[in-house]
Amino acid sequence: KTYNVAIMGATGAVGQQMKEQLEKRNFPINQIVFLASSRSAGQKIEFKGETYTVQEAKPESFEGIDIALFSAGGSISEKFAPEAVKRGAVVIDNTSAFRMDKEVPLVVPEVNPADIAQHKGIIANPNCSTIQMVCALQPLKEQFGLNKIVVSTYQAVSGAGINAINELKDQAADFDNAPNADAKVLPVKSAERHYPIAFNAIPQIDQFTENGYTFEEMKMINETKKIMHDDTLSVAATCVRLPVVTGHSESVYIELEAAPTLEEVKQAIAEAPGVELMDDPANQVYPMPLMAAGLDEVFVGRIRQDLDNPQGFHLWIVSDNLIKGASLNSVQIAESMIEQGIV
Ligand code: A2P
Ligand code: 11C
Repeated sequence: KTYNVAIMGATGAVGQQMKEQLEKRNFPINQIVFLASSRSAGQKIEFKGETYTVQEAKPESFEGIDIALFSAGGSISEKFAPEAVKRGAVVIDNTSAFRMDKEVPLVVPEVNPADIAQHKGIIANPNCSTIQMVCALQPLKEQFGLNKIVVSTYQAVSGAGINAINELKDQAADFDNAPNADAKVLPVKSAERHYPIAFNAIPQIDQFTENGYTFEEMKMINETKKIMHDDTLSVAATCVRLPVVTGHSESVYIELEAAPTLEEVKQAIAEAPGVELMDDPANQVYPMPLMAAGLDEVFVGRIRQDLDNPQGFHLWIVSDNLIKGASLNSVQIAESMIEQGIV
């Protein structure tokens, strides 16, 4: 069987990667439609040797569509996802619009594929920094029990879209002017103040919530509990933007219920689906965003047992935020739906 697929936000940083993933994984496509705003309607996109024209998204664009991959921002999802569902499509939404909705499964196929079956038309794709963390931690949770996570992130600008990538490139060309560089996009476009990202580290991703954590931090906290089905899991996050183009890194401290050996923890990581152990300090082998960019896997290294707590472990987790963190995970959700006979 083949499917009619739409990409909503096809010209964006994630939308372009969604197209690549569908091509690379030879997704069973009958027809494909590329949607964006009126600004880029008419642009040409190559897909499997054929040229397609980007269309302005309208409610009727979803007529006859089986699977719609959305990544055009939360407000666009709120407006168009119900229209797509009304017309019979299943929406796999990469924005935060519906993630915490009780009716909407929030899915990482390596962790909670069975949740997909509960969908009522919309399936949410988690935040990129959440996805790579839960992929690495799920096998540890299953084998040793997981009580607590403390994570600090080192996130790439591509998470904030193409405009943020361009802002970093422009600023990076002018080292001498770094503190006064022109900044309009980061830390978040809608904020009152903007700061240069080149040669800098910004401890703000998205706006602040009332409790002093940012929305990005609260996403990591709430989404992790939902995906792992554990409201009692203790999660704290500090999210930081770095002048990296692609690839989010995370320093993660966890406390397990059991006290496994370091070797047992490494073994569990090595066997986890979608995860690659890259941990050989004697030979300076550890993951970095420059090597992870463009690859599918979640890479884990620098694994150490805490020096004071035998149930505590430290890990360094790196993955391409546009691939496993967004486009690949969305396409894997679609593949899992097909495998489970849900679409
Ligand atoms: P467009 O190229 O027309 O602006 P990014 O996160 O990389 O900035 O990409 C955002 C994506 O969302 C782009 O594909 C963008 O299309 C799309 N988009 C933004 N606003 C709308 C809208 N009102 N309707 C449809 N797509 C939109
Ligand atoms: C970032 N994680 O790196 C964000 C981007 O909720 O899907 C993804 C935001 C989201 O800026």
